[in-house]
Amino acid sequence: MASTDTRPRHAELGLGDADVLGMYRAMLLARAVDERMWLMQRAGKIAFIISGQGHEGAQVATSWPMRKGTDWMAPYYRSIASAMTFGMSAEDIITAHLAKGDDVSSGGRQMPGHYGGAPYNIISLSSPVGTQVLHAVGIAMGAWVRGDDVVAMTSFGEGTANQGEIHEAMNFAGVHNLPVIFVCENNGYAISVPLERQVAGGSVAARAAGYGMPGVVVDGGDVLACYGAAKEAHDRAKRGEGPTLIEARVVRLTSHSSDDDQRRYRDPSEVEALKERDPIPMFANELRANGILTDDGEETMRAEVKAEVNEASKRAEARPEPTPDDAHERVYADPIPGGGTAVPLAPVGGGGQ
Ligand SMILES: Cc1ncc(C[n+]2csc(CCOP(=O)(O)OP(=O)(O)O)c2C)c(N)n1
Ligand SMILES: [Mg+2]
Repeated sequence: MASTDTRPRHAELGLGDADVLGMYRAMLLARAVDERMWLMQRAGKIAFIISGQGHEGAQVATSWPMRKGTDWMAPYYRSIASAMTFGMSAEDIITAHLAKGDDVSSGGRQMPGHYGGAPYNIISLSSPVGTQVLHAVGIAMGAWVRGDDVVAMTSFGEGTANQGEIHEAMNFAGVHNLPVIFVCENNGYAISVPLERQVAGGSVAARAAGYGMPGVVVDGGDVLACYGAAKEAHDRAKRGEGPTLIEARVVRLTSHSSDDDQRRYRDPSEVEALKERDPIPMFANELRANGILTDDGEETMRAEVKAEVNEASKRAEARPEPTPDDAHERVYADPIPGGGTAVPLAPVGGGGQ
C-alpha cells in the first residue's frame, strides 16, 4: 500500500533538517579534502591518491547511524567520507597522506588512503583488499563474547567481494549472528575491470541469502535511501538480529588512483555520464526541493568548507616529519620483538655492498 505520509523523506526516517544539512556538509568537506589532496599529489607532496569522489553520499549516509566511541569501523582505501563521518578531521586525513611523524593513523608508516585512528575506533587497514572485512567480523565476535553493545561496520568494493575471505567473513557472521554491517560500494570497476567481468549474476547483495542475512541494494546517489538501509542494519545489529549486507551502487568519478588514466579503459561518453550520478548535486537538489538548502546557505557552507580545508592543509604541512630515531615505534607492540636492541638505520644513499 502506498504511504500516506506527506512528510519529507528525511523526516519519515527520523532525521531533522539540521541532520540532513550536516550530512550534505560532510559530503562537501570530504570532496574538498579529496580534491585538495589531488593537488598536493600533483605538487609532489603526497605519494599517490586513491579517491572517494562519487562515493561520498553512500559513505556519509551509511556511517551516520554509527555511534562514535562505541561502534567500530574497518574501512577501505576509498573511505575518506566514512572515516570523516566517524571522527577523523580534515587535518587528520591530510596529515596521514603527508606521512607526518605524528599522524593519528600510523605516525607516517601507512600508505595514503589507509585510514585509521585508535581514538576513533577506526582500525588500520592492510593493503591486500578485503582483509578488513575479516577484522570487522572479529571485532563483532569479540564484542559478542564480552557482551558489549558494539556494532562493527566494514566497507569494500565489488571487486573485493570476490575474494575468498569475504565469503569466510560473511558466512561466519551469518552463522554466529554477529553485529556487523557489510557495506559493498559497487562502483562498477575493479581498477580497469568492469562489473560484468568480476561479478557473476551482477549483484553482490544477492549473495546475502546464502549467508543467512538480508541483502539490500541501494542507489549510492540517493543519500536518504543509503541512510535508511544503514539505520535498519544498525538497529538490527543492536537488537541481536545479526549482520546485514548493503550494496550501494555508486559512481567512481576519478581514475582508480592517481597512478592510472581511466580514459584508457572507459569510453568518454561513459565518463561524461557519471556526472549525472554525482551524489553531491543529487542531494543538493533534493534538499532544495524541500526548502532546506538555500542559495545563501549553500554559499556559506562552501565558504566554510574551503576555509576549513585551507586551514587543515596549512596545519598538516607544518607538522613534524618522522625521524629515523622513531622508525621502530608503532610497528611492534614492543619496540623490538624479544627486547633486542635497535640496529641504527644506514644513512640514505650511504655505502652498500
Ligand atoms: C589481494 C589483492 N589483490 C589485488 C590488489 C590490487 N588492487 C588494489 S585495489 C584493486 C581493485 C579493487 O576493486 P574494488 O573492490 O571494486 O574497489 P574499488 O577500487 O573499485 O573501490 C585491486 C585489484 C590488492 N591490493 N590486494
Ligand atoms: Mg569497484
